[in-house]
Amino acid sequence: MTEQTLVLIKPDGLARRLTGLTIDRLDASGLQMVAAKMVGVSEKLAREHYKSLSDKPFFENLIKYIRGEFHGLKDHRVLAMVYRGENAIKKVREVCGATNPEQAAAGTIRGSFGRITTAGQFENVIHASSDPSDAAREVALWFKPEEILP
Ligand code: IDP
Ligand code: MG
Repeated sequence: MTEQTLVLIKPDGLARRLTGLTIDRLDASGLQMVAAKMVGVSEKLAREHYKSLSDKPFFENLIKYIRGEFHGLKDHRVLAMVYRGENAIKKVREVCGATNPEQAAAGTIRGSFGRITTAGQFENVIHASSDPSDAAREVALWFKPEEILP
């Protein structure tokens, strides 16, 4: 089934100059990039994006992380993209690897580039939608319909 999925290169990915390497891994998946833009992540957008995690102990740090507050990105930037293709949601998740960078398989984006800081923060470089309902919600949250190629 043809699917769309939201990908974000998180502030650690941008700050550590991993943008090109990350997109290269996604390119190799054979999926098509159909939208891309730099976004200044407002507090409201961050909280809406991660609202299903609002009861987690790491939630407030996660909001700081996605807004670039740990990486000196004063404009709160991330790179937001939409990928489309056959089984795009699962394929991108596989390229990303596990949430915890220490558990992410070698050769995945998170396995290659992610880390856990001494403060315990997961820095896993990339966000990717986890299932069809998340993907639909997240693509609509980050992009206007006219920003996505038909
Ligand atoms: P995902 O990004 O692989 O979909 P989620 O469970 O949706 O993982 O969590 C969203 C983000 O929250 C993760 O990518 C990571 O940045 C952060 N996170 C998840 N679990 C933990 C944790 O146990 N400690 C610290 N940060 C976490
Ligand atoms: Mg998730």
